Amino acid sequence: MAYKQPALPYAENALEPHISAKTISFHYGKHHAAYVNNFNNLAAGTPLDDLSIEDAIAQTANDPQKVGVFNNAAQALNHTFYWNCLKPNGGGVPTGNLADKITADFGSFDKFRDELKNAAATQFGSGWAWLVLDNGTLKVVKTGNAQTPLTSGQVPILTIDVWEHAYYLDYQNRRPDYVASLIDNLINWDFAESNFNAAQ
Ligand code: MN3
Repeated sequence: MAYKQPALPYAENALEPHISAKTISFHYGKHHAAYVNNFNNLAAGTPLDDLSIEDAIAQTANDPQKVGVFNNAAQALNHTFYWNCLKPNGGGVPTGNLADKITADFGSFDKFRDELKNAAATQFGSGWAWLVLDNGTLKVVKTGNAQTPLTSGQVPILTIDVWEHAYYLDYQNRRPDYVASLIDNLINWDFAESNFNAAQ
């Protein structure tokens, strides 16, 4: 059963001025769509076709024969997750259970914010920065290319796409500016909190 690219949860121009409609148009309409199509084409007619995309990712991770299908499946799911991590008029600080846990595990929201910014800025080349729940502890991690914390047994709470296609039209080489703008203006803390609560 083919994986269907979920609809973007907001209009393409909804994240302006922080992320332009042009960036979203290419990122969602071309990059993400291509990962979904490539995954479906590679899975078609194989046993992977009968699995959820999460199970397809788990089954192909670390298999040198399945690198292509893994990369496209993981990128398809990573992007769906990323869109939901953003919203117009987002950012600010979280509230509720997740806020308390961030303070407990990082010391303060500002320390968490610095760690997330640093991870996003220092991921060498293409990849992702994440807030994850790892054995009951919140951690900031980064992954290269299509890699996802799911294959390390970690629960993703939040992610930032740091592939150049996510920011180059708007910020050129200034990845730290994109990251800071995203954290302060676009993070959907309601979505992050729902991920955290579901993992309890
Ligand atoms: Mn991307």
